[in-house]
Amino acid sequence: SPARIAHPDYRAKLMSADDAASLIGPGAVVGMSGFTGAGYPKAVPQALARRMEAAHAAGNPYAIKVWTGASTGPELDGALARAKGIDFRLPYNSDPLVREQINAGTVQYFDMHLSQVAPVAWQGFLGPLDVALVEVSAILPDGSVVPSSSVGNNKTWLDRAGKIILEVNSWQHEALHGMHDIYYGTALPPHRRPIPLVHPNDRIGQPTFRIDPAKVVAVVATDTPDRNAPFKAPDDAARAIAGHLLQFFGHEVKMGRLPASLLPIQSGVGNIANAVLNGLMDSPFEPMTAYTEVLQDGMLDLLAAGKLAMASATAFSLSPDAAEALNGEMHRYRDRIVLRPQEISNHPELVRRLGCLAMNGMIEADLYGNVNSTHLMGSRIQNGIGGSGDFARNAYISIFMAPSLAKGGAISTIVPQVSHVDHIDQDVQVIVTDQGLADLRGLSPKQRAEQVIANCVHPTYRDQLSDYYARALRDSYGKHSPSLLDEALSWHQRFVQTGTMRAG
Ligand code: 0RQ
Repeated sequence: SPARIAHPDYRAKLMSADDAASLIGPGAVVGMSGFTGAGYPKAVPQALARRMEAAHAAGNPYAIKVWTGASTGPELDGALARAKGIDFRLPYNSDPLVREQINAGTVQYFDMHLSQVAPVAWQGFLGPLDVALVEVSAILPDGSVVPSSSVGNNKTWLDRAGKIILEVNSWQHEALHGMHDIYYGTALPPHRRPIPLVHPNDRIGQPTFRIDPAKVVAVVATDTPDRNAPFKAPDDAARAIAGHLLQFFGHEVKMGRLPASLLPIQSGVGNIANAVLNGLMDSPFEPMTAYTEVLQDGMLDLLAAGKLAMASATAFSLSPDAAEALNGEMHRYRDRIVLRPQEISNHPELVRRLGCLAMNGMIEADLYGNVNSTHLMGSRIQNGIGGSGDFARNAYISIFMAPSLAKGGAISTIVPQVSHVDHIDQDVQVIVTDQGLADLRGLSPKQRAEQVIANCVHPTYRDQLSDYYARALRDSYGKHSPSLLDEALSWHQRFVQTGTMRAG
């Protein structure tokens, strides 16, 4: 409602979504808000999609380049993709239709480390940004702007864009004000300084965005919920993975390698990651902290139960039920949640300093602990690398997890060689499947392979993998990371040709 737009200059720019969309022309580069289905603009992208469809019906081209924080919702990526209105996308996508268009070869997709988007934009490699289209939760009487349920790259888009369109969403809770920490201290080399954050709870910036009002060309009022997808209830495999991981943490505490309250946890996207958070509910570790990218349902439960003292992230990633529940109790949580720009939530300097325990999902891992987080059969993108690389390389312990089987057993997620590498073996310390956990720290490639075969691969693929490894040990060109070049990807090729990785 206009009540959320408390500054007269901004109120004077109030207009319909259709009018605002007419300010985004064909070929425009648009930096939009949105991170894992939270805080994305909901009205203007749909109005823009209608304009694109009308233009296409009249035989005129109309597509734009879309930059975001990460994934968004059906009203943004879904609507623009249906209108065939995206010709370039960065840095992360999980919308099924956009995924289809990327894999069909019609949309160009630049899949990036999420911490690097803002610095790379400042470095100028992405070219100019025409428009920032950003959802916010309020414009205050002094003209300062309160962020929404995600921060993402919004600070950078607002600073760099030639013009700004704001969607002021009154569905977003007013008590979000004060939860954000917008750090304005980043710079380009040679002027970079240490980022003064030493605890996940530290606030080093300000609660609102600074905006040049002269750049604001439109303000649109909305009142629509964020649309995050609900999580699948943890299945047996997810619960088994959580169990192995909790046992590992317990052992590390006992050995004196981790404090009893652990170190700041980072938990990735997806159903498995959420299941692990559920598992932490019944663990002895407390009070934990989280320095992570997204705050999922499981993390909210940990906060509510007091197991988690506080959480730092760049966005919420809540199921619709959890989002409503949070909105009902925002005052209870707001001092214990900090939302930051993604270049800070995922900053390698900070992940290394804090010693995060990084827990991310994967598509597949190989004998030596290389991990593929992004591509099916080496070529079809699933989502993107997201923040997994930001955290994995710099974590105190870098953990990757997946069920040992996919597609009803036609696929083994433990393979002779990954079909695409996102995380090299040096960045992967622990691999967990429902079968067990392989602690690869301090091991050579051959020692790693033994652990992975013994603990991670599903029994239906164990003999097949052992057989490959034994022959590789015997026949490989080198015996450091034994590999049979003509066979290393044969499991994938067999799946593509026959629908299963199973031999014989
Ligand atoms: O496909 O839905 O069609 O059946 O991939 O797999 O098992 O539901 O797993 O939801 O945990 O996602 C890696 C994709 C895992 C996610 C990935 C198929 C499987 C299913 C999903 P269907 P699951 P999850 C940053 C964290 C990269 C970004 C990241 C991801 C679908 O974790 O996107 O880490 N990670 N961000 O059937 C073929 C295989 C497969 C396979 C799974 N080997 N081959 N298909 N699938 N394995 C940091 C943060 O803090 C957020």
